[in-house]
Amino acid sequence: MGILESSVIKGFVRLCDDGWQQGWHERNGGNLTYRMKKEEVEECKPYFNYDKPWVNMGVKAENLAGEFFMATGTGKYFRNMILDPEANICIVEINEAGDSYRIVWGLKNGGGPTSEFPSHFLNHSVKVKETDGAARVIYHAHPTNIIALTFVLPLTDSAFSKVLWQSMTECPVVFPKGVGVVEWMIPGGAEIALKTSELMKKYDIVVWAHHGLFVMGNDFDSAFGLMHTVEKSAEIYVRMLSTGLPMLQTIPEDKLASVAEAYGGKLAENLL
Ligand code: 2HA
Ligand code: ZN
Repeated sequence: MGILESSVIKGFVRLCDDGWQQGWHERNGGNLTYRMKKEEVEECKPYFNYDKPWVNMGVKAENLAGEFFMATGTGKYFRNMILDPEANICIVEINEAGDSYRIVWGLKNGGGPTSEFPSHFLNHSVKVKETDGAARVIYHAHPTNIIALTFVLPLTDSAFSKVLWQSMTECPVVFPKGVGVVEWMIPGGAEIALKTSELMKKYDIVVWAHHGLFVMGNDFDSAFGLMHTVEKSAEIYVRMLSTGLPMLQTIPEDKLASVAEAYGGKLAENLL
């Protein structure tokens, strides 16, 4: 069996293709990283080589030392992932200091992991700590409707959480902690990485104004599902606004917490 037959690579590529099919990944938009399980690393190891140099990331996370991550390549198109995974994604190993990576598989025609890798890395570090190692996936996409809302809603955690919770009944159940919002910033830099990782201490979802969405999941299904749910709710709200008709009713604000509770969740009521 080749490495491309492993379920971890198939799962990674499937998420990329699903995101592309949804229209969230124009050109090289978006990026995905996955912290591999020990048994997945063992399965893929026969295909690794260790000739590539270590690359310092400019950020450091000791709790990720020695981990292996799968990552989309910088400048690569989600549209192409399914055609040739080995040219568009890579597996990187993190060094013992937790401040550098080296490519051990993939990107066969050259290149490096996503330009947002330092950002993903810091967020993995925060989430690994917070979830006791359960968190594995960080996914960034450019979904149309959530981006559209960043032009018309106040850029606050509370404004976005409330609108998204109220636009679709599932939302208080799926993301009871709400969503964080980062004002417009230059992508790929340390500033957006730090700001996002601060918010990720509280949330699993961060909106990047006029840019897109950043989510965390324990597995591919939950990360994709979170992106999909938030974007679906944003789409409903945008469509409702675009009818031009007055809103006659919505989900009552004082019932949002009970929806979450009915399914064992606790709504962040401070955001209401
Ligand atoms: O990978 O989406 O934010 C391209 C981007 C940068
Ligand atoms: Zn982006």
